Amino acid sequence: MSNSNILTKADVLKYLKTENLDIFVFESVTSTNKILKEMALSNAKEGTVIIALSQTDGHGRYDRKFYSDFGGIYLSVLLRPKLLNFDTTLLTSAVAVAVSNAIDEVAKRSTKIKWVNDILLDNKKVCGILCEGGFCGDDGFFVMGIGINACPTVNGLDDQIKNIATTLFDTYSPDILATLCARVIDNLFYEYSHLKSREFLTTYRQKSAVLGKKITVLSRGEIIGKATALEIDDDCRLLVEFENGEKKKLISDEISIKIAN
Ligand code: BT5
Repeated sequence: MSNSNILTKADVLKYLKTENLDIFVFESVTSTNKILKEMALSNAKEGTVIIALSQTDGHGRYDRKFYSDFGGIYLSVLLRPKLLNFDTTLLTSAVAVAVSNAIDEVAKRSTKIKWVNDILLDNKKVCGILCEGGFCGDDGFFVMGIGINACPTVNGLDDQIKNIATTLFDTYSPDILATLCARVIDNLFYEYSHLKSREFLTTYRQKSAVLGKKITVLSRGEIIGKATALEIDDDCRLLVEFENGEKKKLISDEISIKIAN
C-alpha cells in the first residue's frame, strides 16, 4: 500500500511490467496531451508517459472539454511508430481494447467500446481516448491521451456530464489508481507491438457497444442521419445502413455517433 494519499511514480512502478519508459507523475497539469506534444517536439523518447491526477484544460476531439478533476486518471503516452502509413483509427481502436481490458481486469467489470474512442460502463462513459499526431522533423509521432473517471471526485461528476458519464470505483485509493495506470500502460504497449497482426480486432468487435444498434450519425457535431451499425471492418471503419437504405463506411476523423436509447 502507498503511504501517501496521493499517487506517486513509485506506486505505478511497483505494478508496471513494461521496461524503459520515462514516467512523470504530476498532481495537476493543463493537459497531459498538450505537455507531451511539446516534449515530443523536443525529442522526448517513445515511451515517455505523463500521468496527472487532475487537469485544468483536459480536452477531447474538436477541442471539447474533458472534465478532469482529482479522483480520475489522466495519462498520455508518446509513440513514435516506424511505419509511415500508420493509421490513427487503428491505433486509437487498439488502445481502446487495451484500456477496456485494463479496466475490466482491475475493476472486475465488463466495459464496452463505443466506436471509436469511448469506453462505456453500464452504457455510460467511463473513459475517453484521444490520439493526436505531429511531426518532429521528418518523423511522425502520436500522443495517446487517456482519461478515466476512476475514483469519485470531491464534487461528483459535473452537471454537464452526470447523465452520460460514470465513475469506476466508489472510493478513492492511490493503490487502485497505481494498479490501473500500470495495467493501462502494459496493455497499451502490448497492443502497440501487436498492431500489425490486428489481433485486437476480435476483442474490439466483441466489446462493441454499437454493433446491431440504431445510431445517430453526426459529422462535426451536426446530425447527418439515423442508421443501424452493421459491421466494423479490418481498418476499424464502421459500416452503417441509413434509414433510406444507403450503406456507408464511417471514418472516425470527422464522424461521431450516438447510440439510440
Ligand atoms: C474524448 O473526447 O472522450 C477524449 C478524451 C481524452 C481525455 C484525455 S485525458 C488525458 C489526455 N489529456 C487531454 O487533454 N486529453 C486526454 P470526445 O470523444 O471528443 O468526448 C468529449 C465529450 O465527452 C465531451 O463533450 C463530454 O460530453 C464528454 N465528457 C467530458 N468529460 C468527461 C468525463 N470526465 N467523463 C465522461 N465523459 C466526459
